[in-house]
Amino acid sequence: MTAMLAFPRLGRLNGRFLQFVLIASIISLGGWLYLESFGPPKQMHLPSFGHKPNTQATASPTTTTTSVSTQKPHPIDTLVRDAGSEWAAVLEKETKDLKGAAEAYRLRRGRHPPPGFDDWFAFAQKHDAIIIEDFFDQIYHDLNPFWGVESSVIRQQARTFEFRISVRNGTASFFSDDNDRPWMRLWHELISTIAKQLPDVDVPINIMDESRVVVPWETIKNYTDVGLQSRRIVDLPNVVSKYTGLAELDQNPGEPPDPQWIRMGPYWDVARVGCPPGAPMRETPFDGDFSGPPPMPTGHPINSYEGYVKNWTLAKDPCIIPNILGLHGTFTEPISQSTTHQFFPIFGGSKLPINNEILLPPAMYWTRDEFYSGGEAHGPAWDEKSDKMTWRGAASGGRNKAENWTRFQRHRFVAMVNGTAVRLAESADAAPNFVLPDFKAYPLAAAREAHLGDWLDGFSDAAFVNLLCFPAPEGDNRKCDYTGSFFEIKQPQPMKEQYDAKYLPDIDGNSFSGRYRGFLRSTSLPIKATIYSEWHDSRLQPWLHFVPMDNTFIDIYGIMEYFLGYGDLEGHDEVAKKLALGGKAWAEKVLRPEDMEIYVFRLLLEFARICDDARDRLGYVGDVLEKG
Ligand SMILES: *C1O[C@H](CO)[C@@H](O)[C@H](O)[C@H]1NC(C)=O
Ligand SMILES: *[C@@H]1O[C@H](CO)[C@@H](O)[C@H](O)[C@H]1NC(C)=O
Ligand SMILES: *[C@@H]1O[C@H](CO)[C@@H](O)[C@H](O)[C@H]1NC(C)=O
Ligand SMILES: *[C@@H]1O[C@H](CO)[C@@H](O)[C@H](O)[C@H]1NC(C)=O
Ligand SMILES: *[C@@H]1O[C@H](CO)[C@@H](O)[C@H](O)[C@H]1NC(C)=O
Repeated sequence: MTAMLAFPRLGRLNGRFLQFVLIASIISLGGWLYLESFGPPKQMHLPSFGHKPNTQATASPTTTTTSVSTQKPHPIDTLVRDAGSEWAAVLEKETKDLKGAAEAYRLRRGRHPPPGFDDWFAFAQKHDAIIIEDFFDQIYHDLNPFWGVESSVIRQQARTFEFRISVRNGTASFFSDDNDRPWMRLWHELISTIAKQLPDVDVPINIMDESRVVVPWETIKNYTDVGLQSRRIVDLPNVVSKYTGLAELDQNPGEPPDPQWIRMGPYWDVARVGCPPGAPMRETPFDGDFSGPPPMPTGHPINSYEGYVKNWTLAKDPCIIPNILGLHGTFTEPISQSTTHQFFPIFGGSKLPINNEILLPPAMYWTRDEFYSGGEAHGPAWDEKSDKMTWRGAASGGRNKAENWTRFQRHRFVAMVNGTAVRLAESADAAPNFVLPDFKAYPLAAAREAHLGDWLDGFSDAAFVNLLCFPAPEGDNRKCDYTGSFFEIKQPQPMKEQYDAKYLPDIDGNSFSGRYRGFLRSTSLPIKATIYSEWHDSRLQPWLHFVPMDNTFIDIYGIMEYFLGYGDLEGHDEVAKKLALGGKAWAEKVLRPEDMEIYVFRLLLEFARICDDARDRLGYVGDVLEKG
């Protein structure tokens, strides 16, 4: 298997060399022997398989010789079409009145809605929100396991955590240390907008960028199972409609939780217990081998549709991404690590799917600071934009060092779309931190002509503004001794200038990328890869509101060829425009500050209920009572 896939790839990468071989009439075996003995360094012969054989790369030689001129639709055409019909089915579920919303709630959640649901609905309706129960799925994903923990334990931990926002008698206040904590202030501001209608509740806050809690998968499963067993639609006479409140707890709050933070690495081994048994991440111990390029598959990623992301949930899940250890700075070396295996409530703006934080909309999305939000300038009309792909950012993703920078996602992306770096990779058959796709799996027109690098030169403009290396050299600390020869440092470009380009890739930094909401609201098209979960995930449909990309970025060339075309091969500018503007219009409907308030309102009603001893009987039943 290994050899079969490696050979054609090698031949393609050495197009020019192969021509020479053919002209010299050294056919087949002789040619390979020649390549084997005098060809490129050994490691590049099997770059896609790294030190662990990857049986999941599904480059199938039989499906790939088809030329682009056949009738078969491009896989992206199919994905875009399916996305439209899948989404239409979700939109059908929109509820227009309180009764419909409460019914949708009971159907999907298996309980009565929490008390205050009527106020929540009125609030959402007043703000013209699109109310679809699925849009709140993340809340239940995050909170369900807490139904398996005693309410008194949860509320005590929440009440005593050092960093928290507390709502009492309709007023929110925050508790912090002496440092300026901008995220705390922003979240406090957000919660204050709805505090008047909230029950008493304590919201413990993660003040770090990184997510903090990874409880072993088995434990969470147990808690979740207990919670599922407690689900029922309580008979009306037994329903309680008023929260108990926290006055008693305030009298005697007790000691703060001691989650026993794990501060020493490797993070990989701390984190993988969150994956289910059998998942590649769970079963792969940390090996610290960072030699050679990353062990990334060069064929179609698993779970893809002919090489392109089909199921966004699966594409984002590090547990099942082969070799994710070598592909993301989060696992290589996070900037800071303070993680616990103990389950306790803490709220934050983003997390890995294996983390057990409770998600809030990120403070960066709430702020009006233009640096993050991109401001209210959303870019010129589509037809006035350039056919370019622009990315600017710092070389973040973790603490990159000489020994391990080749595993960082931003470094990989910036190199993979750099024409010079790609030409070098093609001629040397090696690159320090990426491998090129198997061009049988991705039959790119530019690659057939050995023009991939030149083609990239024509549209790609991705660069670092700071190499953030460790240790940073004296003098200009944006520079770097070990990555300086691979990356040029360019000036930062404000987001609104980036919007002059049609295509905006978005790559994780130390955690999620805070510019994503700005990109979605722009008139350009975001191309997104991430392993992080956010509050809005169930509101956005891949291939309809944005373009999803695999975390290896192996599909970026195919994505760009689909949109831009190459030579005689027509592009799909109209599709790009439709996704960009459709995504923008949608973001203006469901990612507004009001939508964040509505989400947090619902979230805190639920959290207050989970913290209440009467939680199994607490519910809103006004709609049913009126009927009866
Ligand atoms: C990255 O390099 C640092 C410094 O050598 C090392 O401590 C760390 O373990 C490396 N990360 C990985 C994943 O090897
Ligand atoms: C909230 O109101 C109750 C009753 O009106 C009062 O007893 C309590 O002290 C108030 N709590 C705070 C924190 O203001
Ligand atoms: C999960 O629950 C089962 C059955 O109650 C128990 O045997 C098992 O030890 C629990 N596992 C964990 C990790 O809590
Ligand atoms: C994506 O995969 C997950 C896990 O297999 C599945 O539950 C979900 O329904 C899939 N989503 C779509 C849109 O197919
Ligand atoms: C592109 O790659 C070349 C060769 O590695 C490098 O010298 C150059 O600085 C890179 N350009 C950018 C924008 O990073």
